[in-house]
Amino acid sequence: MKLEALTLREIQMPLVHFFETSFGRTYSRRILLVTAHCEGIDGWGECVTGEEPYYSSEWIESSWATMRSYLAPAVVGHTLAEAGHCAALINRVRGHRMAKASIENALWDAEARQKQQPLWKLLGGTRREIACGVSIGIQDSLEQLLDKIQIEVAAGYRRIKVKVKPGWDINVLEKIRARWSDIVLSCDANSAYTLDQVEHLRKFDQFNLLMIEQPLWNDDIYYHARLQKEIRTAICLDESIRHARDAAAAVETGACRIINIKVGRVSGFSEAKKVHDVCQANRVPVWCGGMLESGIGRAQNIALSTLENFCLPGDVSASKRYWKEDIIEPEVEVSQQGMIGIRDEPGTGYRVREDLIEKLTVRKETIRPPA
Ligand code: OSB
Ligand code: MG
Repeated sequence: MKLEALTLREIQMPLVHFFETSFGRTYSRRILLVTAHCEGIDGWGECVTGEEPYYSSEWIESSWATMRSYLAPAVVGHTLAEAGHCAALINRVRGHRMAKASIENALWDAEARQKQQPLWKLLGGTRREIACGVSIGIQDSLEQLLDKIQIEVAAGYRRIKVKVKPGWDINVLEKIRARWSDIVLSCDANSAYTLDQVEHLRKFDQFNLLMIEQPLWNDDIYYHARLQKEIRTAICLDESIRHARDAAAAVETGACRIINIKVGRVSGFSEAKKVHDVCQANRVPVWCGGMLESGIGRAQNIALSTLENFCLPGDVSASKRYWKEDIIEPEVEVSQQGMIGIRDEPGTGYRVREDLIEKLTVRKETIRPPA
């Protein structure tokens, strides 16, 4: 498969409802899409960087600049036997894992389409449907949060995750549990606490949570291991896990009992598979995280979630929770049982709406090999 050129483009899409975490609020997404042009076949990837460098040090401008100046020139013009071989060509660049992932994943999509195979099979998946949860951001009031939870529980989602931070945590969890004593519930702190707050974090134990996600520093494993010894609630790591070696270290030190895999955070499908395998070998369940993706990233998250050890509901939910109109067809839909059925068409099984994407595009650049 020869990669003849790569197109970078930015599209802008307002969210149906703002999304707030402990690091800030997002109303509208600036989404960086990558198209891999391979001998008549186009593969698509989504760079999951945010508008600002708050969840991760990467952001849309750093990803765009790194792709155009370093990553794209390192891969365009090359012939790859498999999409997974892309990583070796761009390894020389340190970090920028979300940018790397979007290129590698576009190649996986192209490879699947070229081989006329569903992406989930190419990735080694086995599940024919996947279980879905929702991530609900911090709201303006507790009443608004409870209303949102009500809607998602009624829609059939199998796990509710709420964002927490100091001042929006114990009080919130108390109210949720008073109304729903037995829903599967978890929370995500996005690094909002420190180890000094262990007494406070121990109070989370009373709520029978499935997990608490990333309570401490974004780059930490060691102190999470200290914290996990002090609390009963299972810790799940998100931000801290950059690759399979981090996952192995986290498991070995007991820093978590669950791992969230975001394909962008770990630099692409091949590393995501390795993280999955390390966890599976150590009997640590994983689930697929979300980054407010458009349909392109969402459809790829669905494919990844078919791997066997994705045994907890992911943050992969219906298109309509985010977008008035998604850029894929059909849109991602979730059944009343909280499941997404896996499609068998080649690639992700969802058609990319190029006409709509063109209308949403605010800039575009194609990188070709030097003449
Ligand atoms: O920590 O999982 C996170 C969104 C942006 C950045 C970080 C996170 C999130 C989410 C949203 O929780 C998950 C989704 O896509 O619904
Ligand atoms: Mg998280």
